[in-house]
Amino acid sequence: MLDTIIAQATPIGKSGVGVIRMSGEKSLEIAKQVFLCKNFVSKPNYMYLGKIDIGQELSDLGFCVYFKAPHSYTGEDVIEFQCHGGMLVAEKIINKCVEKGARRALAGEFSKRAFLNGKMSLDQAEGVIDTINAETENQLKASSNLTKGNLFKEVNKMQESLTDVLSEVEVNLDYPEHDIEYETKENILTKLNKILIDVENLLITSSTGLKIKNGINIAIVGKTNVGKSSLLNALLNYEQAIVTDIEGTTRDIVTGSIEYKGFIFNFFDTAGIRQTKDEIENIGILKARELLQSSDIVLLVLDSSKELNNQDKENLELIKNKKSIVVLNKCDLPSKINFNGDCVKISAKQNLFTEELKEKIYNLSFGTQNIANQIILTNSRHIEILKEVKELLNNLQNTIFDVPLDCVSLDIKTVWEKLGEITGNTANESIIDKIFSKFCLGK
Ligand SMILES: Nc1nc2c(ncn2[C@@H]2O[C@H](COP(=O)(O)OP(=O)(O)OP(=O)(O)O)[C@@H](O)[C@H]2O)c(=O)[nH]1
Ligand SMILES: [Mg+2]
Repeated sequence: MLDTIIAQATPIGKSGVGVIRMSGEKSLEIAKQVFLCKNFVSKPNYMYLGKIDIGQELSDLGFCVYFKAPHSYTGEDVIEFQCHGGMLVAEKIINKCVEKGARRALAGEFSKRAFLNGKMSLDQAEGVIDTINAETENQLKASSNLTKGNLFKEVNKMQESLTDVLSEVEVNLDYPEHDIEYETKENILTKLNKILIDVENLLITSSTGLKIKNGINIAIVGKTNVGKSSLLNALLNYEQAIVTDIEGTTRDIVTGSIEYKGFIFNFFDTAGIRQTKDEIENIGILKARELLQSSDIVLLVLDSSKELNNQDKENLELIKNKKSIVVLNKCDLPSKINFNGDCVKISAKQNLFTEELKEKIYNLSFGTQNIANQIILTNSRHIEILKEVKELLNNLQNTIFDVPLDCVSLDIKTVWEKLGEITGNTANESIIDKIFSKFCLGK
């Protein structure tokens, strides 16, 4: 029997209301000793108003709800107190319950119990963490897809198909005549191929998924004084980077992020690229070159009030094989630039046309994708497992005609088990512990 755990579910600090959650067999018994309410008849799912004993003859007026197992978040008997928010009241109620036999919960312990009691799969639990951590609308959409069990259903469907294939193999193991074996293997191959396509279709979504989770990294590069730092500030709408008319002002990388249309865009302002003997500036330029290579998108800034010089031309060469946008800055000044390629004209200083630039960056990153109800893989654990599944299936397809059926059967079981690591039906204890340790206290 698991012991009874307790923790504050709301953040610790001053607030209107604080919620305390207690889960386990002794919850109701402890609540009856701590919650003083004449009518507290322990009817589940009803909210009772009463005094909560906080010790030293003090009490707090609050609510208590009883969720009877298995109809609760954890699947166990759960009590929730709503008390006044603040640093002390909740702590005193928790102390009182600990005195009566509860134990302070570890981070994620309620959700771990929910998983162990079959209330949610491992990927759904990961959706819960993502929902708590979501900062953009698309992160929320992706996490809600997980908590709704959409990935769980998809993985289950694949596992069911594998079970079908497996039963076909098992039947034919008893009839090892060559003809039947060949036919069986052909059949298996067709079915495995369908599963492989499903796996690949899921994996395709991971590039968008990781962008949803981590944002798009955009390097702002160009020669000195073209207005890179001014552009960063205009995009962020606050003065993050130092702007002066002295060439070589920026040396370190200056960063800032915005949310646009539900996605995070991380901007990196860099040192202006030029020939210089300044040691510190050269380190900055090296960093700029590295960032140019590693970022998802490059904004190459040119000064439209001047003619292109050799440095600009060199920089244009640098971005040739990158996803990039040429930005002609200082469009508030008379144009002298001799550049005819695709570009966006802006004035960073006067914040003109920066919205158009954002739209262009967005389109370059996502095109016209709509991710509303689609499963999008955002979790690198799921992505890694599916990549392994893909490899196992590929190997199986390549070797199927060279190995006996009993080996094929073993290989199919391995794929089945690998898939089960996503939903948790074959995940080992250390993976489970690692996942739940990422939760916050009281969840
Ligand atoms: N007229 C006008 N001036 C601008 C514009 N954008 C930047 N400037 C000016 O250009 C000068 C250089 O701007 P910065 O943003 O510091 O340029 P930078 O590319 O970051 O320069 P480094 O850090 O030295 O590489 C400053 O005097 C800015 O005020 C613009 O759109 N129009
Ligand atoms: Mg700068």
